[in-house]
Amino acid sequence: MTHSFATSLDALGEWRGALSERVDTLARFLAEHDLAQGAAAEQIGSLRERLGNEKLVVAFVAEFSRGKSELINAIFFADTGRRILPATPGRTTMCPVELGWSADEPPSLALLPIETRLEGLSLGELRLQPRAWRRLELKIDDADELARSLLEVTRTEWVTEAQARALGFWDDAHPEDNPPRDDEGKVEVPAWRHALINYPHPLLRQGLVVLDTPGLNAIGAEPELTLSLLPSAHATVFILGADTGVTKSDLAIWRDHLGARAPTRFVVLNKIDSLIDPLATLEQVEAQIAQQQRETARTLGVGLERVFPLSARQALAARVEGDEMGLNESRLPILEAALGAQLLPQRRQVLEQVVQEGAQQIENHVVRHIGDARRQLAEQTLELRGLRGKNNAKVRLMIKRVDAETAEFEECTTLLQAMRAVHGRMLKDMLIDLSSDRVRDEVAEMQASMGASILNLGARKAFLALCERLRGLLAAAQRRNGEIREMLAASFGRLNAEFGFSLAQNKPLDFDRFTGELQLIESNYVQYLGLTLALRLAQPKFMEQFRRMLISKLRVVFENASSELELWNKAVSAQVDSQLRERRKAFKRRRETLEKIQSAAGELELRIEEIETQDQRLIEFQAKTSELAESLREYALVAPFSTDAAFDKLDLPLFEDAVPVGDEAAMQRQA
Ligand SMILES: Nc1nc2c(ncn2[C@@H]2O[C@H](COP(=O)(O)OP(=O)(O)OP(=O)(O)O)[C@@H](O)[C@H]2O)c(=O)[nH]1
Ligand SMILES: [Mg+2]
Repeated sequence: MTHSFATSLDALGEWRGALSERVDTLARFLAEHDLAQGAAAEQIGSLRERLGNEKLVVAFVAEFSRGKSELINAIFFADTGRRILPATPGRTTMCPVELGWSADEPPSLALLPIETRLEGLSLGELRLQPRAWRRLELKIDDADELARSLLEVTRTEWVTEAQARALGFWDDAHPEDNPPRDDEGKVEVPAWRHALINYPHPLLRQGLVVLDTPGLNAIGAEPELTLSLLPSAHATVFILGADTGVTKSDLAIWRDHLGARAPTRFVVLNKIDSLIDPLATLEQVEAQIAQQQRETARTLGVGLERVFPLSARQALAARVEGDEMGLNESRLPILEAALGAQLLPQRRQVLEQVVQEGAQQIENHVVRHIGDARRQLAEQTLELRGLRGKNNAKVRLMIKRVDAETAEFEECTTLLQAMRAVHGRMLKDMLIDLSSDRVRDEVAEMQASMGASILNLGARKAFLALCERLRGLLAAAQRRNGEIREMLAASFGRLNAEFGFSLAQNKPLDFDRFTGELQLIESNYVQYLGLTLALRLAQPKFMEQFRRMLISKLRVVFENASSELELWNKAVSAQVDSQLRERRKAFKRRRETLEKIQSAAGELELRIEEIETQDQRLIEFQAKTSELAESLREYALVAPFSTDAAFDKLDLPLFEDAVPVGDEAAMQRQA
């Protein structure tokens, strides 16, 4: 079988599945031996979640009728034996269509009515409101029925000019872009604002999300597409028609939406089959394709190796018929190999890092926990050995000593309380600054200085000032985290020295990720404010939508920062609590042991033996934990494409020498 993007993504999915199994094994072992408490349990949960939820988004962008939907069909859905997404001449896909899989829902098509635009709610907010969507169940076993259901994404409505204007599809300043009118003066607009297809395709199950878009420069394009969906895609495939070349509107889309995102762009010169000419030789057609490829690369300002001439239609037909030669002639496999060569190593790297860090943290935690327990056992053994040959009076004395030590130890609670109070206060202050209310207030301040329109000259300045303030908040949070650590260091020092704790500092919080996300939002919005598109959407209603969209984007960043902060602090408290608990238990155990020894002869040796066995078991647990964590880390390091036996059988090219992201020359060699 020919190598395809689909099969290599499959291999990546298997690798991820195997990683999850190893995480499960580790988690099970820890749970069985009572080692998965507090921070360790949370770290396992977060590792599992990140492994399971990491998405890979591939977006297809172009002017209408260039073949986006056809290409998606050829790459992802040929195994159904037919064309699944509607692809016909003229405008077909009328709204953005997101294909993905969530096991929480049945296979379905969810459609967001276009009228929701009138309410000013952003797509992000509406995603959380199931009632806003029309939901159709999908019959996935019946390809014809499935294709029929998906026709819904092509639905349009006829509305009055006033309605079209309110929905953002009519602009008096640019009549050439306005949609057609019928005899009664009604205007054709899309019926849906967004469509979500929940479909258990093997690739979608593995976290792939495919985004099909309607012709983008169409007036009234969803701002969220420009501001959020496209910028966060891991790869964007821009499609041109070999029959049309690079037109003015193609160029406008490229400039407005893709121009700045170099490492993730792929340019497809589709429909090369239309260049076949009965009056020309194959060589002449070949030369013409090469010529078009060069021209396209030059016009768009990308490397020649980034332009992929192919025929989506031919590829789909060949795959459906199992025609290997036809598939090669379509040249689709070259694009798929390039997509795979770029995306899979990149994705593997992200997952690898998640696993490496997670496994290390879990192991550190468990090792520390076991270390504490062993230290206490050692103290106890020492004490018991000292009792050998001693009489009952001596034992009674020992019990008194334990009681005194216990009382002395309990004095640490004053210090602990003081530490917790200060810590809680500091944390609360930090969380207020990262709260949704704070974000909302900051955006309101921006809006006050902007006025009612996002178009006035001050808008850009006000927006940049907002970003500056928000960056300041994140920086302040990071600084305060440093202060918390200093405070804790002082308290931990005393607790360790005076009360026998062995508390260790956690790694400082790193907010770079959130600062980076903020930066991305900033550059996208700045670009958007400069778009002609924004001009057309500058009505008050869209201003409201813009504001809400901005708030919901920013809120995600700040909410994630808050939860990371909370997780960090929970880990601190969990460590203190668990050591406090263990210390108390140890005192209690010591007293009970002495009481038993007092009441029965022979008990002493028995207890010493018991403790030694316990210690031996802890040594074994620690070794086993390290072994499991190490196996997880090691597995995360191996390239899934070379070591997985099942994958080797598929006879696919190896990706061991993973291409660094953005290394175009190397990528070309590999492709
Ligand atoms: N000859 C030829 N036709 C193609 C090829 N790919 C797509 N088409 C045809 O071009 C037309 C448009 O294809 P679509 O996939 O609907 O294009 P799209 O980019 O999704 O268009 P919109 O959904 O309207 O934005 C359809 O009739 C396809 O069959 C190709 O490689 N060769
Ligand atoms: Mg389409």
